Amino acid sequence: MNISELQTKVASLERELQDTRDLLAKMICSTETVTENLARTRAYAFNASTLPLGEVIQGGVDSLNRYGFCVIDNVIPADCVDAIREEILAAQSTITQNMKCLKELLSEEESGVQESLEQRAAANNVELRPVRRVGHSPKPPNDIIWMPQYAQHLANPVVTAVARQVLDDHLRIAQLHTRIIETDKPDGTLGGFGSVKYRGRVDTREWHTDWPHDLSAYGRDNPAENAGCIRQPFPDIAMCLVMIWYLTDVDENSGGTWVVPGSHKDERNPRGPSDGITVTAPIPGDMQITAPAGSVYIQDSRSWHASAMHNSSGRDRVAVVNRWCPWWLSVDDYAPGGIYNTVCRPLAHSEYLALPVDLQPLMRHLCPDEQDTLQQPVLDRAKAAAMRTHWGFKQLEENPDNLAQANAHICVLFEEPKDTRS
Ligand SMILES: O=C(O)CCC(=O)C(=O)O
Ligand SMILES: [Fe+2]
Repeated sequence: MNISELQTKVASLERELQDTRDLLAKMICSTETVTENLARTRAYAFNASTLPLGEVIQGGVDSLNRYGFCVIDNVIPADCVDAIREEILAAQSTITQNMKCLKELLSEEESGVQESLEQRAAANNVELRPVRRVGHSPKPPNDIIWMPQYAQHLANPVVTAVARQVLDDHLRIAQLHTRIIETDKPDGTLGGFGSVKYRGRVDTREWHTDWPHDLSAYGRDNPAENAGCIRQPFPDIAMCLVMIWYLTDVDENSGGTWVVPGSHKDERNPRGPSDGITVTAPIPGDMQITAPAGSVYIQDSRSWHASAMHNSSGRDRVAVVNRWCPWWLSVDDYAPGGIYNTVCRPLAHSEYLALPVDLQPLMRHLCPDEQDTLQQPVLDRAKAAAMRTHWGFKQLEENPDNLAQANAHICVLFEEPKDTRS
């Protein structure tokens, strides 16, 4: 076959592949059996307390690639879960109270107070911390300072190994916050996520994807609060892993996260202005995660997902959310007024030093007193590349006449413009 015939064959195979994918997607959507099986078998879940670690890690990574998410069961040992859940609930009230007082201080600024925000915060026991970027406002501290028991588990070796395989070797935890989904109250207030007026229905959703794939970017068109969002269609690369640490059992009635398997690879987005999706309606093939307390749901930030807007279990769902990203993703640069968002909430030096040693590298970027240099595996890669470069120049010095053919085995494919194909 000549080049032109091969190009024609590639084009026709590509068309056939796309047609087959479309057909498959239609069949999956119309029967929904694939999702039903996945929800029933929990093929996305791997038990950290019973399976060999390598199997859990590889299973988690494969599931993230295939479905856009996985669950690592029993990361927090069962005998620690109750105490950590109580710690998270206590932290939640401290954080809410701190934020309420901070809002009051900020509203005083409109009436022209003289002292700085930092001075008034100190006088009123409001916790604020300087951020790394000079000239940007201080922020409330990272929630982790109120969760010392939970912090002992956050850098769990299985969880970090999964994240390293998917993202890169140098990781940063860019956001961390609690996520409580209340249950129905005796006074008739319905449980579920979000505004009380929207809660309670099993057939309601609040579909979205997460930063840096959150299309409304926290701040919409407000330049002081927009944290940035990747342009659609999203490049096919995982840029952020969202981890939801469940401290209560979750299922269809108790706040299991909604997700559409495979949606991380779909070019449309629930909030996409031209994508024809209704964010509040079910999507064919959607499902809820089920997991025992102590498990971690990990998803690609591109996955279409939603907090449950109903929780009739009689128990509040308690969880901590964190967003992990590779060193190369820009964090905290673009929302100088975003004092309420959870992006890169800072740590004082003493708070950073009090973190477990294996957690410190993941949060070092949050402490302005620490130099956040690249971690060893990234340095090792650079060293290997520099040595390979050096070797090439050595060939030039020692065997210059061999170079003409030295790369003859390297063939780079490129696409001809479509109109030159026959
Ligand atoms: O509450 C959940 O299950 C989902 C949380 C979520 O979507 C988020 O924090 O981005
Ligand atoms: Fe989310």
